[in-house]
Order: sequence, then structure tokens, then C-alpha cells
Amino acid sequence: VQNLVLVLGDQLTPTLTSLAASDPARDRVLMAELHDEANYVRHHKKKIAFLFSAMRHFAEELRGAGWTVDYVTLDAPGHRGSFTAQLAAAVAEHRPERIVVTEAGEWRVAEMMKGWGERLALPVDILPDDRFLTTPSAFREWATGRKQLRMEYFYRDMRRRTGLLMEGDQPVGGRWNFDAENRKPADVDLFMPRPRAYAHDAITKDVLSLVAARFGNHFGDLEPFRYAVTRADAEAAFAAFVKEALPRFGDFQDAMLQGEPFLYHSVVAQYLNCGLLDPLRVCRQVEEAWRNGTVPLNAAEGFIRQIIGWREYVRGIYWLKMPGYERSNFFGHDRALPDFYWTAETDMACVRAAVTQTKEEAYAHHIQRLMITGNFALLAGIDPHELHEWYLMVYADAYEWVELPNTVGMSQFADGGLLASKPYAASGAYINRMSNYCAACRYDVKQRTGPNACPFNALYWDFMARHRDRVGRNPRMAQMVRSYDNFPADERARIAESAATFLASL
Ligand code: FAD
Ligand code: DLZ
Ligand code: SF4
Repeated sequence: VQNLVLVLGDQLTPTLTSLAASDPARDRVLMAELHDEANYVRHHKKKIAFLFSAMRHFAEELRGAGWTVDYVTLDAPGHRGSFTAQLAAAVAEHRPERIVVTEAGEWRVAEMMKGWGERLALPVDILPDDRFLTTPSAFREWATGRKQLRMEYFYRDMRRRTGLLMEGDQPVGGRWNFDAENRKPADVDLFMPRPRAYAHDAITKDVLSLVAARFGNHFGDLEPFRYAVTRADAEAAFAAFVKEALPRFGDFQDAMLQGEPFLYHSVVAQYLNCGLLDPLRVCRQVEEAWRNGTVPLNAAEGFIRQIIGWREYVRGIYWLKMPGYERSNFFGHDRALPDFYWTAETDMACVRAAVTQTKEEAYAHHIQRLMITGNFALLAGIDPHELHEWYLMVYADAYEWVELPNTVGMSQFADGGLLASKPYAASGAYINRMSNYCAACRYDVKQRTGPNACPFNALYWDFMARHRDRVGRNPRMAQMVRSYDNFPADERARIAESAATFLASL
């Protein structure tokens, strides 16, 4: 054996650089289900099952293409538990000339890789990951010398570079961004499309029993398990989204409805992030649907922006700021994560809905993550690091490179405004406008203070008061601080008291 090719759990892509640099007739692939990776945070059961089944299917795909694959299951006798120990065992057995690997998605694993050469006394080729549209060093260059980093400008460069939705050097439709049209509340609709559900084959059945036996005490429901676990099924799931939900994706992107966990979202981040779907390819499909007239421009543009804009931008920020970014805490928040993030036992109907579906599906859509669980944590002053670990555990699509900037930067403003221009803090009025949660809530969204008032309200104004020096420089926030100052003194006292009483009850 010349190359021992280690393929990580989020590298399930046949054109991966490590595979392209190797030869199926001569080299060997190693893949492993690892105790350490499943436990460094205690991932949701459904997330582990999804990834293990997708990994096993990918190993089959590689074997079909002529590769020799050593696949170590979590319960295999040769199981060693960590990347480093598993590699050491494989090196001892096969005596390769070198280790070939595509660079890791996250800092923790990238650091591990740096130690392998010395530890295993072998050359280690770490190849770039070309499944992204930009590299960490190109992003660093883009960021250098800018007074402010803003996604919108990065995104325009990406549009020009990919040519997506462009006419020459101009954006189609004359505007870069159609978000102003994308803020409609949704209505209950009997014909709401649902993500396709995939039946369990023998591999998935094995994985489900393994996860039930070994990770029974992790958060979340294992079944029903409906995810696609092969490339073909993930592609079919995406094609169904383009046909059924994408036309309304734009309009209702920010909407939330009780009992509708998916609305018009794609539910494909878990496929993109482990390599079953290719980001540029899905964007080209969306562009084609727009050119064919089956999808409006605000939907196509909105979707493409999430992928070539936000997804690449947050990855750039991650590598720009790691290590250390995970300890960001601009507001100095240190409250423990309330129990209801695990149990969903709270009278706040919006939080209960978001946590319940997170437990059931390992999924919540963006506005639920940002404006319900994220917003609540921000207003309540939850420790951003503890919150980061929660988001990393509970979502099937969560990998640190994408989760951390979204949590610490976008949702908690814990980086002081590096990633986002303003804190995403909102009172109950926003949630009431964008959802139907409040109608069935024990709290009254119209009341600001008192035992029946929506907790988001007093917490929101109390947040403005507590952090006036930190948020006051932002013009929109300064306006809210002024509104607070204009409340009569006794109202300000009631706000402080309501917020304190609620926080004490957590
Ligand atoms: P859709 O709404 O259908 O969007 C399409 C695709 O765009 C997504 O699949 C995703 O690949 C991409 N996308 C959209 N928004 C973002 C964004 N802000 N950052 C990066 N990519 C984006 N996304 C993850 O992939 N993994 C995470 O761990 C993750 N953690 C998050 C934590 C917080 C606190 C917040 C506010 C957002 C987080 N996001 C994360 C971003 C976003 O919420 C999810 O990508 C999205 O909800 C996934 O569902 P979907 O596939 O139905 O997305
Ligand atoms: C998230 C995850 C889990 C749960 N399990 C494994 C695993 O058993 N084997 C593996 O190779 N990767 C796993 N991963 C992904 C890694 O934790 C990590 O996120 C990636 O390697 C990115 O660096
Ligand atoms: Fe959430 Fe407040 Fe509405 Fe209840 S009233 S659902 S707590 S926003």
C-alpha cells in the first residue's frame, strides 16, 4: 500500500481531493465510526445515526468504484475510538508509505492532523478541500484591510465569480438581494410540502440498533428516522424541494408556524455539510429552475445567497478567528442554559415548539434558531459557549465551522459585531408578527410586564437597559435605547422587576 487515505465523516464526496490524489488499484481507504467524535459533544441520536448510515453507504459507493475500504464500525473488535489511534492501528497493519487526507472542516481535527506525521513517523499529505467556493486564505485576503466585514459585499463577489444569476457583470433583475420581499408570515396550508421520507435498508437498520444501544442517553428521538443516507436519495430529496417548496421559499423564509417544522425550507444542510450534495451544483439547479420559469427570482436569489453567501462567509470567519472564537463573550453573559432547552418544558409556546421539533427531528429552521432559541438566550444572558455546545449537539447539520459563527457571531453578537451588523434581539411583537405561536401561548404577547406578560418583552427592554453602552453605537439599537429612556420611571422599574423575577425562575 502506498497511500492510506483517511476519509472523515463529513467527507462523503467521491471527487474528494484525497481520493483524486490516490489510486484504487494501489491505495487503501480508511473510514471509522469513532467514540471520540460521537462524544466530544454528545450529539443528537438522529445526527449520529444519519452520519454513520451515510458513512457506511459511502464506503459501499467507494467499493463499487473499485476502492479497497477498511470501514471500522463503532462495535468492531478493531475499534480504537479516535482518529489518531485508529490511524496508528491501520499504519501498523498495512505499512503505507504515506497518509493522505483532505483538510479537516474544523480546527480541533485540523490540529490533530498536524501531530500525525511525528506520531506515526510517516509523511502526511493534507490536501485542500475544494468542495467550498472559497479558501480560508482567500477569505483572509478579502477581509484584510476592510473596516467592516459584511456578508453582502462578500456575496456580490461570489455572484460575480460563479456567474450565478448574472447578466454580464450585472445581477439579474437589477438588484443583488430581494430580501425585502421575503418577510411574509405564512398561513396554515393543507398542502404544505414535506421533505421526502426514505425507507430503512439493512445498513440503516443496523445503524439504528447500534445507536439505540450505544447512545440511548444522548438527547433526541432516534425514530422516526426519515433522512436520505445515499447520494442518490439526497439528490432526489433536493430535486423534490426545488419542485415543491422552493417556489415559496423566498416569501416565507422568515415565517414560523405551530406544527410545521419545515415550512418551505430545503432541509438539506445535513447533506451539504457531510458531502452528499455539492453546493455549487445545487445552486446551478436552482438557477436553472428560475430560468425555466418554475421558480420566482426572490426565491432563487434567496436560496443561492444562503449557500454561496452565508455558508461560505461563516466558514471564512471561522478560519479567520480560530482558535479563540469559541470563547467570544462580548456581553459577558454567564447564565447557565435553562433546562427547557433539553426538556421543552416551558410555558413559552414558541420556545416549546422550537425545542420539541429539535428533539424530534434534529432540525429547526433558521428563524427558529435565530429568533426563538437564539434570541431568548441573548436576552436572558446565557453563556454563549454553553449555547454553542447545545447548537453543535442538537442539529443534524451541525459542524463547528458553520455552527460556531452562526451562534457566537450572528445569534449572540458575542464577537462584538465582527460577523453581524447588529444584535438579533427582538421582543414578542416580532415573534407574533412572523408566527402563530402567540395565539396559543399562556403568556400575553401584548403585555410588557407582570406575571402574564410575554417574557420576551421585559427581557428585551431590560437587555437594552443593561447593555446600553455596548449596543448604543448601532443606530437602530440607539433608537431602542432612547425608547426605553422615554418610558416613565415606574414602567422602567416594572420592566426591571419583571425581567429579574423571570430570570430568577429559570
Ligand atoms: P434552508 O433554509 O433551506 O437554506 C438553504 C441552505 O442554505 C442551508 O441548507 C444551508 O446550507 C445554507 N444556509 C442558510 N443559512 C445559513 C447560514 N446562516 N449559515 C450557513 N449556511 C446557511 N447551519 C448549518 O448548516 N449548520 C449549523 O450547525 C448551523 N447552526 C446554526 C446555529 C444558529 C444559532 C443559527 C442562527 C443558524 C445556524 N445554521 C446552521 C444556519 C441555518 O439555520 C441552517 O443552515 C438551516 O436552518 C438549515 O436548514 P435548511 O437546510 O432547511 O436550510
Ligand atoms: C460528527 C461526527 C460524528 C458524530 N462521528 C464521526 C465519526 O464517527 N467518524 C468520523 O470520521 N467523523 C465523525 N463526525 C465528524 C467529525 O466529528 C468532524 O466534524 C469532522 O471530521 C470535521 O473535521
Ligand atoms: Fe413566545 Fe411570547 Fe408569543 Fe408566548 S407570547 S409564543 S412566549 S413570543
